[in-house]
Amino acid sequence: MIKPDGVQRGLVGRIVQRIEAKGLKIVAMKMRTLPQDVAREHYAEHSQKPFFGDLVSFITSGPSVPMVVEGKDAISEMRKMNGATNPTKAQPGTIRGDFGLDMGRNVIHGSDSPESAKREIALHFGEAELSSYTRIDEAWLY
Ligand code: RTP
Ligand code: MG
Repeated sequence: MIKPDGVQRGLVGRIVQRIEAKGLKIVAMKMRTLPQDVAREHYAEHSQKPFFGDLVSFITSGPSVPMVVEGKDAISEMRKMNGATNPTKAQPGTIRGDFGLDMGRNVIHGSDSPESAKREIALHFGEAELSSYTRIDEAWLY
């Protein structure tokens, strides 16, 4: 999910381009300002952390772009492309490493396990919003 800073800085196209170029398949995508309850649920694992309030107010501060991404090792490959949580620690070539400087404004979120992906997809999309299609390059990717 591209966070509000990524949207407001006009980074959506460049991020989507990286995901597509990698060979991962975007099967759902929308623009949405997260309601408070969805944001709190999205980051439920951090509800006891001192930064939870700031995190929720930031993530609800403007539109985000949630996506569902499929492909080989999609979760770990997306997190690798996203880079370290703190953009000043993230390697160049990663989204956070190339586009960010601040921990709280780190451009993109990625699910961290199949369980959290499943939970987060259900938070942002209905079944009917997930598309099924074949990428023209699938035979060459795999
Ligand atoms: P995300 O969930 O957003 O993909 O990021 P992540 O897995 O790399 O990091 P996570 O530990 O899940 O933290 C969620 C988001 O909370 C903010 N954060 N702030 N001030 C702090 O110490 C702190 N720690 C985390 C970051 O914006 C992080 O992306
Ligand atoms: Mg996380």
